[in-house]
Amino acid sequence: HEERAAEAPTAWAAPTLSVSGDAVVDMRESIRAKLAFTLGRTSETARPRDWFAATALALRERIVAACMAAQHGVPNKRVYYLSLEFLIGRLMSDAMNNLGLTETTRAALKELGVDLGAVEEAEPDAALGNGGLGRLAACFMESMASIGIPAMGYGIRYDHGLFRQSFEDGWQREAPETWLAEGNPWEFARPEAAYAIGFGGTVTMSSSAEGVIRRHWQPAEIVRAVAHDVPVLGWRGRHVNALRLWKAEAGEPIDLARFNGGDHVGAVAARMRAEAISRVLYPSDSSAEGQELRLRQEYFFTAASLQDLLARHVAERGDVRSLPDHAAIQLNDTHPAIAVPELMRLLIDEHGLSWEDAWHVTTNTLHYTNHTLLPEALETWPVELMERLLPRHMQIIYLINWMHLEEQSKHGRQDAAYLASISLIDESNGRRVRMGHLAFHGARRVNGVSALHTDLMRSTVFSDLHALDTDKIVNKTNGITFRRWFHNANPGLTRLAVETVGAGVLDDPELLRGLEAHAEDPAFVARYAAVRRGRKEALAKVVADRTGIDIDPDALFDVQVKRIHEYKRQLLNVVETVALYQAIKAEPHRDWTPRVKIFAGKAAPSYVQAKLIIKLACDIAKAVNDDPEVAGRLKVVFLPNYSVSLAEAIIPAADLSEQISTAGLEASGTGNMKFALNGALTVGTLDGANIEIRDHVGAENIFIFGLEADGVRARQAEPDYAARAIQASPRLAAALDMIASGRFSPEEPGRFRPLTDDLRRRDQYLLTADFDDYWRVQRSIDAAWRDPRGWWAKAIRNTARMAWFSSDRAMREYAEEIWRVRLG
Ligand code: GPQ
Repeated sequence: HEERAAEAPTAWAAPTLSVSGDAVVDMRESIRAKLAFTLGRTSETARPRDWFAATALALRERIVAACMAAQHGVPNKRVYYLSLEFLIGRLMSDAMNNLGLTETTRAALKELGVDLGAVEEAEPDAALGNGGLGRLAACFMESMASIGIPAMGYGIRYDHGLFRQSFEDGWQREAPETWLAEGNPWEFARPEAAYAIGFGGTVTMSSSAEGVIRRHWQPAEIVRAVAHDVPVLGWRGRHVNALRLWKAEAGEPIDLARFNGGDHVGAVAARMRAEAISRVLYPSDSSAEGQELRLRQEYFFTAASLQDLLARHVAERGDVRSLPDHAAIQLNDTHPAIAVPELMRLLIDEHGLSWEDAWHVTTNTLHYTNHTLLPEALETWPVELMERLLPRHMQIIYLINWMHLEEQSKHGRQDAAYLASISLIDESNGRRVRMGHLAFHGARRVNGVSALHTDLMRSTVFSDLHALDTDKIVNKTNGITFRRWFHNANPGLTRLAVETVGAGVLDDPELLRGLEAHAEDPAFVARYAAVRRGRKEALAKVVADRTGIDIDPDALFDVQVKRIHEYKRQLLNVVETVALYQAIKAEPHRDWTPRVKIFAGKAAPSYVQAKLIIKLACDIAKAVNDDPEVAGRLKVVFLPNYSVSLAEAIIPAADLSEQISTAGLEASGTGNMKFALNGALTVGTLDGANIEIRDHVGAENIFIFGLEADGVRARQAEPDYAARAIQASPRLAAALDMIASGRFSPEEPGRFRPLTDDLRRRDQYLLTADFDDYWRVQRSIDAAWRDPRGWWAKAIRNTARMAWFSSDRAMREYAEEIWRVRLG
């Protein structure tokens, strides 16, 4: 470990690095050997993708070595993080930096005539997630390994991650993503770790001589879940955990009888059906799809994970009854909520526990994180589908529910409306299982992801369940891993921080606080600004390469990057862009603050309104960027194919971070944290973690506007609130008229009427209510930008005060207050 420990701080501290010569030679030879003997390539014919694979394999070897060095026997308690999504991104710079081998690797590749940057660019993103929820899981995995929580992540090894987005004349087009096309050098296939997962079939009953009734599920279909492990390396290589991703395979690869009978397609039909489970990530974010394949995915990975962890527990401890002492299972949203009846089934039907003992084990092992209160995102499954696909589970759910409702009746709470509200079955539109209620009831702790969100959980969706046990809901505000979102994404700013407050800041982000003393020191400000300037120039190049649009690094970079969703209100930003365009054209000679509005983000392929918002932004971009009258003052860019690696390029280049969701609807947000840490100022509503960001950075260093959550509810109750707000705001009315008139879509004047009509008639997300205040705050931002000393002081104070938003902090809180697990 000596070489690593010595190098890690200096990787950021000094531009010329002393790296141990031996380590470079070792790494060089290691890469050369991987290229030749594992990949069968010569350095003459190797493409960047081959150099990437060879380098990754060389690093993987060192990760395994670190892992073996760190083995301390069986940990007392493990955390299991079950998530349908892990939005990882690239792993190479994570691995190099956490091992302290970035400069060693750079030097080794250089001796081979290869540029590290080009090799890094050849790594495909592992995009096994849609957005915030999946990225949070990835940050949590990295933090658990960094602070030494023995943990395993469980998910699905999708052949195809989140779709590739391109624009065809401003319309989103989706193409399959193919990250595994050339293999995955980070993973270890574990064909020996495989489990049988059943679907469908029937349940029979038997009773023993003692009169004990047992149920036997005979599934109609068996799918095999095969483990693939990706090592998750913590900071300084001290701990290594595993992310175990399940691949679906058929129980039998081929139906030989059918094949021999000449039905060559039918012979592999069952195999295709099985493999479909891990074929592709569902591309919907914060909305429930309700399709059978999705339920198959959810059960598949949950059942495999529970079997795997139970087998490990029994091997280590002998008795399943002690599971709660040695395992804490975190359900990332309701996607794995079927864990409640599945764990009950395994304990009762397979391990012979009584119902009471099984319920005790289950409700002391499982924990559930809720990530949204949006009604369209709360999963419910038709009872009919559950009975067909998972008949035994449906029996168990009925029994859990019966006992749950009986308990209330016993306490005299028998009114139908109350029982309907706490029931696990929603009887109001067809009969459906409420997965949120199921997870809530089966969990020991339930958490929200920001203070506001947790309060709203208690007072809205879960209020009746909350009243039954007021200790159950706890808050765990989200965090981000500083290794990826600060050290790796912004090495220039990290180096500046190290030189200013010391290398200890790499281990303890609280030391960032020391930057505050320099917020108005001209020498420091100049360096801080120079780092930003460098990143803005780099982003300008990316923008030019991918869109052909030239942007000026001197302009204010105003950035909104995230999934496209009406509640996130990209449309508010777009309408404000039109109003600004009109204002500049009306008074072209005023000294406008030059702005570049930068958008990026994917829309769910079936989300018509979101795709129309993208098209509108693209059409406006075309009109604005071609208009000489606003040149040098306003540009609009929509960068295609937003991803983790693109975020790493955009965030350090942002001056302004748009976090403008309708108050009460964004559970937390995590992009907001990444921007503020890197010194972008936030323009935002009092929603999700924005509130806590304001509390940390100080109200004078953030731009807050708009209605608060209770104001939103009050406004929604007013009749005609949208029409009246538009009438009261000539600026908003003019912007909407311009869009509705077809000014941006002359070839199809009515194209955007679905958007403008909706704003005039309904405006569910209160864009009209917040517009004037948003305009006001944006103009105050223009003024703030014209005072560079004031602006940079605010930016520096943001960076200095964001340490609390480290996911290390979040993981320590979970460890202490939810999992009750010791740090290694
Ligand atoms: N989130 Cl329910 C998602 O990214 N996808 C989802 O399906 C659901 C939630 C987000 C949520 O919108 C953000 O506010 C959070 O910051 C994020 O989860 C992580 O908690």
